[in-house]
Amino acid sequence: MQLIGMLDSPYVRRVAISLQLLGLRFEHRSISVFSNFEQFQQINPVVKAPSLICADGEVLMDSTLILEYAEALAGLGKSLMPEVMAQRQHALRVIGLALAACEKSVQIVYERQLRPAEKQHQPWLERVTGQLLAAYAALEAELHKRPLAVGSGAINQAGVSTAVAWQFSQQMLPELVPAADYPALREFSRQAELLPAFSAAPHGAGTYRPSN
Ligand SMILES: N[C@@H](CCC(=O)N[C@@H](CS)C(=O)NCC(=O)O)C(=O)O
Repeated sequence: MQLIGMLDSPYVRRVAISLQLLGLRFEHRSISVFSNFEQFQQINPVVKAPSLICADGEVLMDSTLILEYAEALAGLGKSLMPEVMAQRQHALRVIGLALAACEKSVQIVYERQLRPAEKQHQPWLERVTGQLLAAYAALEAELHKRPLAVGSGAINQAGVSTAVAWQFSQQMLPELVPAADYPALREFSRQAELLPAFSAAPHGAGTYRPSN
C-alpha cells in the first residue's frame, strides 16, 4: 500500500497518522500536487492528495474515504471511531469541524499563494477567514465541554483530525488564528504532536518514518 502526497497537506497527514495508529503498514511517497504535477498525474490523473495505491493497484482518493477503507482493512478492535452511538455522533461533529478548518485554511493558502496579488478577492478571503475562525471557536468550545483523549492508545479520529488541522493552520496562517485565543486546542495539539504516530509524520516536505 502506498500513500501519495506531501505531509504539508493536512489530509495526507491525517491519513498517515491514522494508518499508523490502526497498525497498517504503508510506504509514503512525498509527491507534490504542484511541483511534481506530471508525476502525480501518472499515479492519479485527478491529482488529488492524498491518493492511496491499494495492494492490488487500485487508487483511492479523499482522506475520509481512504480512512473508511483503512478502518475496514484494520478490522475489528482497531478502529479510531467510537462504537457507542452517542460518542460516534460527537466524534463526527468534531471531525466535521476539523475538516472545515482544514478546507478553509487550504482555501486561504491557495488564494494567497496561487493567485496573483492583484487578482485576490478580499471579500472572499474575509468570508473564508470568518468560516475558519467559526470552526476553531466551535472546536475550542467542544474541547472545553468534552475533552478529547490524547494518549497513544486512546486518541480517536476526532483527536487526530483536530490536532492535524490545528498544526496546519498554525504552520501556514498563525497570524489569522492566534494560538493564545484557543488555549484548549493549543494544549491538545502540544500533547498530540508528542505521540510517536504524529512525530513519525511531521508537517512538511519530509517522508513518513514509521516509529516501530
Ligand atoms: N476532501 C479532500 C481534500 C483533499 C485536497 O484538497 N487536497 C489538496 C492538497 S492539501 C489537493 O489535492 N490539492 C490539489 C488540487 O485540488 O488540485 C480530502 O479529504 O482528501
